[in-house]
Amino acid sequence: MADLEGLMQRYQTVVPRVMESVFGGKRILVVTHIDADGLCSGSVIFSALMRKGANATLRTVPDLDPKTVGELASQGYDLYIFVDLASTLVSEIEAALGGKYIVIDHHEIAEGDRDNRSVVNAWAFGYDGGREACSSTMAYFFAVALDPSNSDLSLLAVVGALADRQDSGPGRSLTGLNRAALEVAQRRGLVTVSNDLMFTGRETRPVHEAVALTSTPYLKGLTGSKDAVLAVLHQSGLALKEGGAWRTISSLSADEKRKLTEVVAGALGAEKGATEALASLFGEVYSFQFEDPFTPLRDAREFGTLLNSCGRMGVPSVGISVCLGDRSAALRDAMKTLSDYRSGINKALEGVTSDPTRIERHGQLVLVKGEGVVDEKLLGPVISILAGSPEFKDKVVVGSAASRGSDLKISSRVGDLYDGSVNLGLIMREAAEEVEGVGGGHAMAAGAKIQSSRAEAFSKAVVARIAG
Ligand SMILES: [Mn+2]
Repeated sequence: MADLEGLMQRYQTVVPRVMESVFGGKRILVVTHIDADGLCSGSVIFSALMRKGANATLRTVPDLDPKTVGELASQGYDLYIFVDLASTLVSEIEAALGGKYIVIDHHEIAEGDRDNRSVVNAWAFGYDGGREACSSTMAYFFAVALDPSNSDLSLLAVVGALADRQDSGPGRSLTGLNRAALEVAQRRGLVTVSNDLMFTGRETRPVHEAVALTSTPYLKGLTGSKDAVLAVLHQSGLALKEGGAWRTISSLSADEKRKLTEVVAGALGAEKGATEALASLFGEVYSFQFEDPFTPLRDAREFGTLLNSCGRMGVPSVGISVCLGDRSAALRDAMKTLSDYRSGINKALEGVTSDPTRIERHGQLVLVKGEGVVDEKLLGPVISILAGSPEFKDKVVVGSAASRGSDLKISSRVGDLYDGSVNLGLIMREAAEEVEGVGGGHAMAAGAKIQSSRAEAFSKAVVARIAG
């Protein structure tokens, strides 16, 4: 049972501590994760602090481990606020920082840490942190507890929730605490909610470009290929222009939208899962009313993709600047980063799917060998896209890419329609340990790092645990 009142009380417990630091001119460090939810949550907290005149610094880390906690502690800030991470390291943080920290998070937390008055975690108050409350939403409610005038930051809660794929309600809608943040944004007139086809750029791009830009689901032969889409659409007789200008997907009539999905399904062939994949393209969409209609910021999901690209491509600060309101230089940089990210991913997908020797099937397990065609930075998104593609939706996908030196990076995901039960976090850890590597993560998404020379033994260990 969700305990909203208990959650709000916990915020009220941490707020006075933060305000005391702010008024005392103490140095505050906000530490967040580099994915889109992390960038949004860090920006929400940082904005709320700056508006109070705090002496605050925002820092991103790709991962928090005990060593990083030690490094951060040695920098001697007066108060540390961790967001979108740290829930599994509460005792280490307590040991390193004593009472000088606050954790605001949605990752699973041990029973024993739930009553810790320095920790505000969604799970501790009956919210499913994987579906109903992302970190950005947790950060947002902290911001309004600090000052109710921060309700404009609700937009970033919506972006973070979608980027963390928490749109798991009926018709790809947001639920739980995320929905509460969304409703605030709606009441303030910042966002409109409607139902539409969720092709990327549905409001901003010509129809064929929008289809070609869409990689979730991965439309084999169409994603990344404007010309192929255009050829298919021309044959269908769908009116792509009006008065000489390209039409967008959201401007199509309901009948035309139905026709578009049929045409796309036809182009995908009788491939298993194609129909379901396309059905999943229809759902709740969120448009930000004060963003320029011709930028990726207009659509909340695209805003999230833009931020993810900044995190993945090594420029998280560009994404943060956009979150904090920069709509000039930072937005231009972010859009360039997004376009590089997309073409990198499309090239990688093309590289692995066009070469049958790179895809090995073992029952419900699919091994993808990305060495030489997938940049390690893009391995995670590439494997996610494959695990969401019509072809592999009911499989477990485990992929590899060459990493620095003689290392191999491994990334694994469970497809949405997989009907077995696996715990990838555990499997990655055990299989990596068998070959003196390291691995771990969540049940549905996990990774590992091993020596390239041990690739075969590692594959065997994974096959034995999943397919065997
Ligand atoms: Mn998150």
